[in-house]
Amino acid sequence: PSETGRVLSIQSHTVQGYVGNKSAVFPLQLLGYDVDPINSVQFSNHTGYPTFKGQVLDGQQLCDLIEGLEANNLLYYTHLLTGYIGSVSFLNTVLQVVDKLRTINPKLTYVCDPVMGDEGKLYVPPELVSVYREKVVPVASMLTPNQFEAEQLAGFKIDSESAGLEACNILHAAGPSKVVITSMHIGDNLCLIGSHQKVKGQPPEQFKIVIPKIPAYFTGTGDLMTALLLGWSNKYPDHLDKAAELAVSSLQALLHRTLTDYERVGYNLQSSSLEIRLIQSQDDIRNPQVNYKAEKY
Ligand code: ATP
Ligand code: PLP
Ligand code: PXL
Repeated sequence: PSETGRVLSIQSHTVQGYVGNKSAVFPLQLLGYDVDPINSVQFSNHTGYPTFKGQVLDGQQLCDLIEGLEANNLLYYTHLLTGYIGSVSFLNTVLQVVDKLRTINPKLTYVCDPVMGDEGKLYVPPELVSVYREKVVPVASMLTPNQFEAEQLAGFKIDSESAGLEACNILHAAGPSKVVITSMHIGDNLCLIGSHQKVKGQPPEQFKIVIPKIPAYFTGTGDLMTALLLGWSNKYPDHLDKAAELAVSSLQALLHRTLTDYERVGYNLQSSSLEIRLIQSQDDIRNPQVNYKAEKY
């Protein structure tokens, strides 16, 4: 494995619970990365609860933080990580940050989770979709959409593994050399599809990992998944399949721990989404036992 790096992570902060930076920073630190979080919002809790309160960072405030770092020569990063972004103006500022970071480190890896929605529903303003498609995808190094987000970006319905693979091909042509569709619904299972185009214009190496569905809803798992994929794919840059096996295995161990902890106290698993047991799962993050294997196409 090669050296670890310095990650600038622009994501949500919640006081309580684990989404956004709260679910990405700790695991990346456990994997040995220096992580500098910029909190794009600070909310009391995630937005799936009946109410939430808090503040939203605007594009100018993001610029201020970047300027402060730049003025002290502190803008050298190996990785930029972004997740949920709530407005076009903030996303445009993130694009300026990508440019700026690349003037300082031309090799910067930009890992983008293009969070737009799930299960057929958008939860960002619809104007964001074309900005992701036209401006963000072309500058991303690694993209981690879910099935719905991959459909929005590729422009067609993804209702089979082969459609998922084709969407990866289209996304490679638009920019990123690594694409992971983090979850597709295939019958009773979830399926992760990974695709690494090692040489521009050449066919990518593609694989899938089948994951049995756990009968519960979790929040923050997408953010954790992208952080783990960043962490492991940087350690195994030519083996995205191995990186994905490690990430999926950590995450599934954590989800099963979360489930048994809630079951132990007699919680009704259907009543709302479960808060992940992130801290309690630190050994599974640092040292995952690979129980989920990639199958090459
Ligand atoms: P995002 O919206 O952040 O792009 P996403 O919608 O793929 O990502 P999730 O649906 O939370 O995010 O899934 C991320 C990962 O979490 C998946 O790869 C899957 O392995 C795992 N996961 C989430 N929910 C379940 C579940 N109920 N059973 C099994 N695995 C799950
Ligand atoms: N629901 C809402 C309202 C959201 O804003 C988000 C993420 O931004 C999610 C769900 C996604 O959660 P996850 O990353 O676990 O898919
Ligand atoms: O990706 C999850 C997420 C991120 N940020 C905020 C959220 C959520 C999920 O609900 O509420 C603010």
